[in-house]
Amino acid sequence: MIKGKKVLSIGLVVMLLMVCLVGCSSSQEVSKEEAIWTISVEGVKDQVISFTNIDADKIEIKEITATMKKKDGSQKDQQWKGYLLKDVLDSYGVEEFKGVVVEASDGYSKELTPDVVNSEGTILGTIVDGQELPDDNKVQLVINGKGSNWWVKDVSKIVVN
Ligand SMILES: Nc1nc2c(c(=O)[nH]1)N[C@H]1C(S)=C(S)[C@@H](COP(=O)(O)O)O[C@H]1N2
Ligand SMILES: [Mo]
Repeated sequence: MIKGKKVLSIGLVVMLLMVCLVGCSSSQEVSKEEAIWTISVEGVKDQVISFTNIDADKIEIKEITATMKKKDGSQKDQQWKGYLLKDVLDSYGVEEFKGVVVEASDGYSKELTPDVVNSEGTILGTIVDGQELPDDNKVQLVINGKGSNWWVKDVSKIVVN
């Protein structure tokens, strides 16, 4: 009777351990695979590419001081962290293009010329003044020195022309 109980409790412990191990490993896998944000990239290969924060982890994060020109003529300086647009395109082997359209979830878009795309002041920003961007705008186009209308919020698509 006592022996039976012991076997039973050992069995229970083993089962709990197994459940824990399986549970832990699968939840780790999920957090590794789950994308926080996704930007579709068109015009590079035949199919649409999904560029996510997981892909971005493989690109060097850059920090720049960016100046935004406001409508009233004033300027605003911010510390931005993100990925150079040209580094993102480089990671997909993009070399030549006539322009790059950056589009937002609300349909707002801007077409950038090659010189703007290749600038060290043009990034897909994710952190501003030390703060991660909010959930409704995880990635924002930052173009140092350009007007606020160029700073496309909640980027969802990049089209290479
Ligand atoms: N996704 C998206 N981004 C956008 C816009 C927009 O309508 N949608 N408007 C642009 C314009 S015209 C301006 S002036 C600024 C406004 O930014 P603010 O709301 O932070 O002042 O966002 C720019 N980025
Ligand atoms: Mo605007």
